[in-house]
Amino acid sequence: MPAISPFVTEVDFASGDLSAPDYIIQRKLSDMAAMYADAGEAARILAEEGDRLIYEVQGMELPAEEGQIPHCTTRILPGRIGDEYHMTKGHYHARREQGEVYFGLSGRGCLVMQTEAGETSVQEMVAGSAAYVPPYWAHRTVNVGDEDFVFFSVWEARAGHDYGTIERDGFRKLVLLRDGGPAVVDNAKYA
Ligand code: S6P
Ligand code: ZN
Repeated sequence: MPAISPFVTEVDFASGDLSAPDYIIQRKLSDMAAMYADAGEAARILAEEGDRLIYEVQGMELPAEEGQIPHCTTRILPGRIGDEYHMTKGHYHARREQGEVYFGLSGRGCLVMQTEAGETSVQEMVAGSAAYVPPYWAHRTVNVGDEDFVFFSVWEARAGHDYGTIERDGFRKLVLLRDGGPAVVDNAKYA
């Protein structure tokens, strides 16, 4: 017997707020300071300016079983740590063969992706962009604008999240402020 009844969630495109989220996750600089290229600047901000909210996720919880389709919004606040734009932690799916779809709701961002075989892809996203993260591609989003960057994500319930690989190795590509705008550069520290 199906355990889940149909439901509708209202989504505010500007804020990413859901009408009745099952969960809200907030990621602050202190949760991910080591992920930024300029670790010294991250430490200075924490010591002198205090912690800051980098992004917030609001989602609908569904059982981690075949056929369930969890979905959520992500709002990344504008800003930088040194030259590096605010971003999500990023992850591979624990089950690498599971892909995902992102849909841009407001603001301007980049979707940074890579495979363990060494391929990389950085795609621009704006309101209305439907971005496909294929199976086997790690994914991180970056706010390269002056306003919140908000998008909607849809994935398969058994995908799971592998954060450890990215925490250990990082991404091959970084999105940094160069000449007044965002530029994709090689990560010299990539493990
Ligand atoms: C889930 C999907 C997104 C992210 C969210 C936050 O598979 O890719 O909903 O969870 O954008 O990013 P992260 O890297 O902290 O999970
Ligand atoms: Zn994902």
